Amino acid sequence: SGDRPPVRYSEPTLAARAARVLRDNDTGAVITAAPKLYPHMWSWDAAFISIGLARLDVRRAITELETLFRAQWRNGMVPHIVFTEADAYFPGPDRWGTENAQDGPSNVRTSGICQPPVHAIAVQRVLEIARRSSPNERADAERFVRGIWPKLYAWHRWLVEYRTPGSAGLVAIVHGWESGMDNSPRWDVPYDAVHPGAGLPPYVRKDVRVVGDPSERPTDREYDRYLWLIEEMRRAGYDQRTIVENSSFLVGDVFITALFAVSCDVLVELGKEFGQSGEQLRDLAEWAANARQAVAGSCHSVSGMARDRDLRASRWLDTQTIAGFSPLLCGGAPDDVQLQLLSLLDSDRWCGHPDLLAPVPPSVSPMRPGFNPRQYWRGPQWPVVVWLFGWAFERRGWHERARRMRDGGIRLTDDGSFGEYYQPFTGEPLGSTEQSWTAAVVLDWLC
Ligand code: 2M8
Repeated sequence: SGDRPPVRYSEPTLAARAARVLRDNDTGAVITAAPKLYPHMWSWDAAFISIGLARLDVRRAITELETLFRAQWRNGMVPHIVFTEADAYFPGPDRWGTENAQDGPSNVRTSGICQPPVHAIAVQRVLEIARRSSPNERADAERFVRGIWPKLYAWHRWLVEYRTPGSAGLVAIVHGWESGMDNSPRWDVPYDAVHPGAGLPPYVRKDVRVVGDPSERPTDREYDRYLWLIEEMRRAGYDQRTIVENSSFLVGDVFITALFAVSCDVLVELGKEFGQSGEQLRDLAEWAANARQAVAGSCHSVSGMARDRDLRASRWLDTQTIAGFSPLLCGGAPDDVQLQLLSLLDSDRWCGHPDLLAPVPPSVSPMRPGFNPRQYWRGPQWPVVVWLFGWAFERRGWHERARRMRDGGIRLTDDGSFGEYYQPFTGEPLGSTEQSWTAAVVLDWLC
């Protein structure tokens, strides 16, 4: 049914188009996550964007990460949105109302939650790219790494101090938006226990006006819950301890935990090279080990898939999604479990499904009930997730697997529209087009 532009761009033309998307989305101060749908800076988008930018201009990439970290909260949290002046997105800064939060930054308006900790990965990538370009860029990048390392450490420490409650050791989220996979079926059960109160102030969604087909976006029922959780946090003055204690949503996120483990490893590597304190390096190594163990400990005894944990209801969430493959990102699962996950990933339930346009993992298996090929995090393929798996596979020495992610990712995106996500069978771009992080990962694949 879908319409994918019939054209397939050659790699050089695709790279040129990707570069143009990043330049066009540059407001001067920030690269917006997408020109119409997301006219602000998002935390994990900015990390991926900086990787793509480094291919064009290392200094511009550094500025992007520095801008994000200037919005870091005093307690260490890196906020999920740094707002520009644009008015086209809801919920904007007034609805978040973080200006009175004790730990919030001065000078800049932000949301009051976080997103996956992929920033150390981006910093290391920018450094690698800079070292292969010019001596000046190399010097700039090295200066930048020294400056940002303590901020990255503070961000990771915040995740441990405030967000590792409960015995499972998983990093917890207090809002589905923190996972980055907003309406993934991973969160359906915990969201069922979120009951928007009568005190929920009225609101008007703006996203469904931008995206032509509202069925590609979350439902209104879901939005009520998203907004209710913000209301709870606002009432708690964005005090983390109060939120973690009381919010009606608290879930150990296995995908974030895996990314945290590997990001801690990366920070240790950078820290050793740049002479950071032994005590902090020991902290990071310990956090990585604990996170890895938590990921391995979440694996289902039959399927092998890693699971999130509902910390309010004290139960594992068995919904199978792309996040079930988290142990492949960070390692640490027993060999038999890892083999089981790899063969599942290759099977016709995932990348080997015969009807996929590109053999890369969708957000939910096409064989699962509830799979929806067009709806956001409930089925489509996301180039940025493909990049993450490819990056992790390369790091783990699985070069052939990494190459398959790259080639599949290029196949998915070679229509040149830089969709936010893609219908897995037709390759139709969905959600936003000219999405910055899609352009960024394509640039990284192609350069
Ligand atoms: C999506 O999330 C925002 C809320 O944060 C939204 O739907 O309004 C997600 O895909 C998220 O992972 C991403 O960072 C953001 C911007 O691309 O959009």
